[in-house]
Amino acid sequence: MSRGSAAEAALAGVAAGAVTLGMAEIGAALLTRTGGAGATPSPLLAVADTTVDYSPAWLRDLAIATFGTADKTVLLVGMGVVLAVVCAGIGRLAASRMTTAMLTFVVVGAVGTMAVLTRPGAQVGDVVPTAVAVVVGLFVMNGLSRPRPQRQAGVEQPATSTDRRSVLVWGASLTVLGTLGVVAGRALQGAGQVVRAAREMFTVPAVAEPVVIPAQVDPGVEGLSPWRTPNDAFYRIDTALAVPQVDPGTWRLRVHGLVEREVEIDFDHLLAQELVEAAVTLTCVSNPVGGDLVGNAVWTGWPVRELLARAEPDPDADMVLSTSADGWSAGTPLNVLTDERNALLAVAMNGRPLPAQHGFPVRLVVPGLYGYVSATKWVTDLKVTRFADDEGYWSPRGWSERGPIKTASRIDVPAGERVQAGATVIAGVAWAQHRGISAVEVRIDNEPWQQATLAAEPSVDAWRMWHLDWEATPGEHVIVVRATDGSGATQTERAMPPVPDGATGWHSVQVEVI
Ligand SMILES: Nc1nc2c(c(=O)[nH]1)N[C@H]1C(S)=C(S)[C@@H](COP(=O)(O)O)O[C@H]1N2
Ligand SMILES: [Mo]
Repeated sequence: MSRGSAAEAALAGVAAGAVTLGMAEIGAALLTRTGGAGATPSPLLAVADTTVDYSPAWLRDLAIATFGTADKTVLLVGMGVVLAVVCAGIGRLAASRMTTAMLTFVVVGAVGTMAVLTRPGAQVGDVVPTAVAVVVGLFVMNGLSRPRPQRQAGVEQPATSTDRRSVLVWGASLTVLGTLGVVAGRALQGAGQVVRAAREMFTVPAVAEPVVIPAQVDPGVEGLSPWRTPNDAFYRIDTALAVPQVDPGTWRLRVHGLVEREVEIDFDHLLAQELVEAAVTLTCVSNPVGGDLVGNAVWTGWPVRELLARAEPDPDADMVLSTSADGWSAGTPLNVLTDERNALLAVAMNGRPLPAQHGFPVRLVVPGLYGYVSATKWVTDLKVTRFADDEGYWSPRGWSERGPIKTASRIDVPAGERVQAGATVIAGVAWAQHRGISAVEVRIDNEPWQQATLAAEPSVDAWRMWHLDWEATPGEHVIVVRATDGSGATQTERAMPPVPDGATGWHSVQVEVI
């Protein structure tokens, strides 16, 4: 069987290595955690860091003296050259001993994987990009090293020049692709580091009237959602594959369209305004009845109405199309952004800088509207326009152009299917942002509706906790909940799916009391 010339064999190894590294680095960029210790899932960086850690002081000093701040780049490039030579060698080996070559390739991959795993703060999942990439690399090497032998009447023919050319073309293309992957992955990760540093430097400005949360917001029932959802437990919904990395140093927000004058602000300007705090519960239109795509936080930000007032919208405008750094958009009724409610350009969530995945450095938070028509994260552009002329991202994709949040209630406790007989408690949350919750009723089996006890409601824009004591008797029971909003309207029983403008129906749970 012909395996082509030595150069071809070497190229197969190099292509396999390049594809592996490219995939691993892009995977690492997608996986890069945005908070915390900042351990890196990048095998290239992990090996470089480990090398630096274990190299003698004189070598480190020499490197810094010789290359200055470029020392890390030199190290990375040097590692790339060494890897290319090693992979070329593995490719040559593959021509005669495929199994040994593949094992060697795996060993090299394992070195990268080990380096990733042993970095401070590493998590087991960090090895996934590298491990997957090594497997793909093995396939590439195997494919390129064995141009399919042509069989004629059971006799293997030497590879033709067509095979050889296609090996060269494939090898070269994959090498280029892999290298581009490494460059792109590194660039993405670099942007992430800049933003992470900026986020850590940012101190949330104090506000004149901080939100005061009375203890009575929370009835303290075990298993009931906390009134304030912790940032790291907050649901996340967006179309972004990798979390957009927006540097507050270069962030700008432009207001334009049907306005008297265009306005553009930067991050420092935004922070210099009189910021306010507001408790607002966000809800996703996709949340099914009883679902958890809902969370409550105290947001710090600048009322967007004040920015819009500077631009002076035209009287015939009725919508603001907000667009994010990654091109997503939401169409929000203009009047909702200019009335007295706390529609904010938020910079902080529960007293912390916005987490990157929740829109750092600036996002919109609008009480009363589903996220898809209002809550633009990484917002950079506000176009004052008309519903007749523009549409947000989801509207042409089957979702309604308007998205006011529907009154909803959810049973959190009991969550399991089995409950001990005797005195117990039923508890949950209810929300009707900007209208408030005036009553929650619970029905057990076919008994009459009972009024649940409502916890304190410091803001009509936030959800409200409720609970009801229950003497549970043995047997199967069905518990149903329904809420009435501040306007006196009770949730409809009619069960409708989330599409096109939010689910309706009563949440119920079935429990077995033993
Ligand atoms: N840039 C951007 N912003 C976005 C989205 C998005 O896809 N891209 N999704 C929206 C939707 S559908 C919801 S429900 C909320 C969710 O916000 P969260 O991820 O902070 O909970 O963000 C909104 N803002
Ligand atoms: Mo959503």
